Amino acid sequence: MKINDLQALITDTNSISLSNSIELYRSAKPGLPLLVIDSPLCNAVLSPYGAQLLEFKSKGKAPLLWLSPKAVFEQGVPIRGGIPICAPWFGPHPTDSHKPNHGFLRNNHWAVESVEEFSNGEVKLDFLFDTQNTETKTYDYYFQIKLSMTLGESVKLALTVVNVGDAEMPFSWAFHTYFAINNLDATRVTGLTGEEYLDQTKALSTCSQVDDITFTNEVDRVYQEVGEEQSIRCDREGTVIANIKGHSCPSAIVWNPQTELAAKMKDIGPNGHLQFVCVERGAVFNDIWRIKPMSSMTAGLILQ
Ligand code: TA6
Repeated sequence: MKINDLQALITDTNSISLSNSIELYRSAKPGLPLLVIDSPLCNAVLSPYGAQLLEFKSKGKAPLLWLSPKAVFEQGVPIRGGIPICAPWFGPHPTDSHKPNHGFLRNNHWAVESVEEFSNGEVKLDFLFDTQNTETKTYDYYFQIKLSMTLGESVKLALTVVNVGDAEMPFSWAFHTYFAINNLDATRVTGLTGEEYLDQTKALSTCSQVDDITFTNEVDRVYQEVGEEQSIRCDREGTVIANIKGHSCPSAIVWNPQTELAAKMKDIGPNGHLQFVCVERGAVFNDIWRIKPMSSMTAGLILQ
C-alpha cells in the first residue's frame, strides 16, 4: 500500500496519523509505513504490512502486546510481536520446506480498505488481501481475506476468508498474539486445564494438560477443539494480564521459547523470552478449515 493512499484514507480522522518504523522504532531503512492511533479510548500502532496490530494500550491500563525491540521492519521478513496473522498454513508448509513458516500473509502488504471512527470512541480498520492481485505462485488456491480490527477498551478482530477458486480449499490459520508480561515465572494461562495437547517440543506427542500452563521450560503446545475463553494471569501481582475470547477459533497454541531458543532467535535475543507469552487462537492441525468453492468462513477474537 502506498503512503499517499494511506494519507488519503486517514485525512478526515482525528485519531489516526501516519508514521513509519524508522521514526517510531529507530529501525534501519527502508522501514515500513505505520498507522498510529491516539483515540479517547486507546493508543495503538498498526502495520498494513501483515495487517498487524503492533502495540495496543487501552487508556489507564498496561500495554497488552509485546513488540520485540529487535523486530525487523523490512519487506519479506515477518515483524516479531503484536498480532501476526499466520495463514494459509500454520508452521512449516506441509509439503514444501522452502515456503515461509506460518504462510505468506504476515510477509505481504494488505490494502487498507476503510477506516472509521465511531461516536463511542472506537476506531475500526478493515484490511484486505486478495491472492488474485498479489500472490499467485505460493499457493494452489485463490482466496480473499478481510481482517476488521475494532480498537477501543478492547481489541476486537473479525476475520473472513472467501474461497474464490473452484476447489475446496484447506485453510489453516492463527492470530499469533504476543502478550506483554513482566514476570514469566509467575505467569500462568488458564482455560486449557484438562485438555489434551500436541507437544511441538516432543515431536508432536500427545500429552495431557493437568494444571494451568506455567513456563518453566520451553512451551510449544497445540490444543484442539478448545473452549472459547482463556486468561493470562500473573500470580505474584494477583492480576489478570489478558482475557481472550475466540469465536470459531477451535485451536489454541501456547508458546514461549525459553532461554536457549530465544537467544538463538535474532529478533528476540538473550532474555527476550522473559517479556512475552504467545497465546494464539485459530484453526490448525485437525481443526483446519475446509472452505467450499465460492463460500466463506469467519472467526472473531476479543482481547481485553
Ligand atoms: O506458534 C508457535 C510457533 O509455531 C513455534 O513453533 C515457534 O517457532 C513460533 O511459532 C515462531 O515462529 P516464527 O516463524 O515466527 O519464528
